[in-house]
Amino acid sequence: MELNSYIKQGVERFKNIDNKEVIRVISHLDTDGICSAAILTKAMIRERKKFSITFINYLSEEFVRALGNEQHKHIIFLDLGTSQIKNIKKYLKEKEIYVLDHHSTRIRTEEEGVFHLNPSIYGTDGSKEVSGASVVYLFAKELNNKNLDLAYLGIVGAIGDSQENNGFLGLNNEVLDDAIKSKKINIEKGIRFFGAENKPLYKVLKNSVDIYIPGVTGSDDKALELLESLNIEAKKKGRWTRLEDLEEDQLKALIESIVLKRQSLSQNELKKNDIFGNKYILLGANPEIRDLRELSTMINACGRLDKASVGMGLLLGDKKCFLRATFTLKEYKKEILKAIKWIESKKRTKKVIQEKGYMIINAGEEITPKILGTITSMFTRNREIEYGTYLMGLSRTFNDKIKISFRIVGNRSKVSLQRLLESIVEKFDGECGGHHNAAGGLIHVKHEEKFIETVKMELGKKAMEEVIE
Ligand SMILES: [Mn+2]
Repeated sequence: MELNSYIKQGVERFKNIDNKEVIRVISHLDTDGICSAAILTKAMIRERKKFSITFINYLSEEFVRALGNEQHKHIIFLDLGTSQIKNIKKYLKEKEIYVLDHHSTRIRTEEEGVFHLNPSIYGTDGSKEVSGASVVYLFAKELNNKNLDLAYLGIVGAIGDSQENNGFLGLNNEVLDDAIKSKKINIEKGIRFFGAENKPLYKVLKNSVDIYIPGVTGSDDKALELLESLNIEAKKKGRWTRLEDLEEDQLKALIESIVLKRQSLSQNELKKNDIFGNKYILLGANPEIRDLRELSTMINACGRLDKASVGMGLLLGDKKCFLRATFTLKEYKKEILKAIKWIESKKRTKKVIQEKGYMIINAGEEITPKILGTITSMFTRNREIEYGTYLMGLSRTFNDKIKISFRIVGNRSKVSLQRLLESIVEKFDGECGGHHNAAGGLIHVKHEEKFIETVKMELGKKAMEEVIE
């Protein structure tokens, strides 16, 4: 069957659900999952359906099995479910199931018994061409034409899943067309600085991580120096200068200077994070979330700090949720700064092990597991660590487990990090998931010492092998 007719079939089934029944919705707690849930929520309200939503970080077999004991007859999985499709069929035989996901799968035919909507079954690349929220949007659009006004959320989800690369591909692009057609967003060509809408210019320069400015990113002083060298006042009449305050020639000088400083970066880096490009502007929104990339960051912070429903409320236009989400973003940034400071202070101790070829951050309870992945990922862009160095972050969870986050500097691993981590975690009866360049896992705390010894040995060996190559 073709994708569109398959969607039609699922939508017909969905429409027939009794409006008195409570539909159980399970969604992923990252930006894409929260956007997915926001789309479906709005769509269900429009159809007068009843529902209850739960956000989870990871869909385990136990979770699927437990759903079998609930009263709900209809269950919808968003931005997850594909990886557990076998267990869903096994434990939830009595239920009517909808899985709306985009994670890649080897399944190449439609499933029997469950509505499994995943464009990757139809040859779409789920990691680049369609977000989970875009999948949910396609479903919602078929359900009711009014839902065209939710297309922009598919785009926010795609940005959250790093599918924006100065433009979109495939199905995401079609969703983008709808978002523009429905007059929710505009594309502006401009400088793709983060925070440019509402932050002092020198802060914007200092915090410019994606558009990395060698010698400036990360330092307030250097950012102020750069402005001074261009005769741009950082502060004028008691007010911090913003990007929009610059005269045309000042802006030109600033950009020239940044482009010059960025010449030392690789071509690939320059292409991927071009200083100019598309900005997706949410029309009529508050300055803090006008740029969809910033909205996506705020939603991500909510998810990370266990406030996914606040993020969803914000997307549904709730003013209180907007204020709470703004606060949550601040908290999130504080947590991250605290974690980075802690790591800096523990360098060359047993807590932060740095050897040739690998680095292990054993944070214990100092870094919350919720931001461990974010922190470990930040080090993949750190230019002070040799390209290709394995990075492992470890942090204690509340239930005597250790969360593992595994990355590599430069994000281009020769071997699959997921497989490498799995081969180690296996020995300790742990869990593991992820993909080629990013993996995560869980082991019991009693294995801590032995696990770290094994990791040191295995990664040390890997680093040696690569030198010999
Ligand atoms: Mn996703």
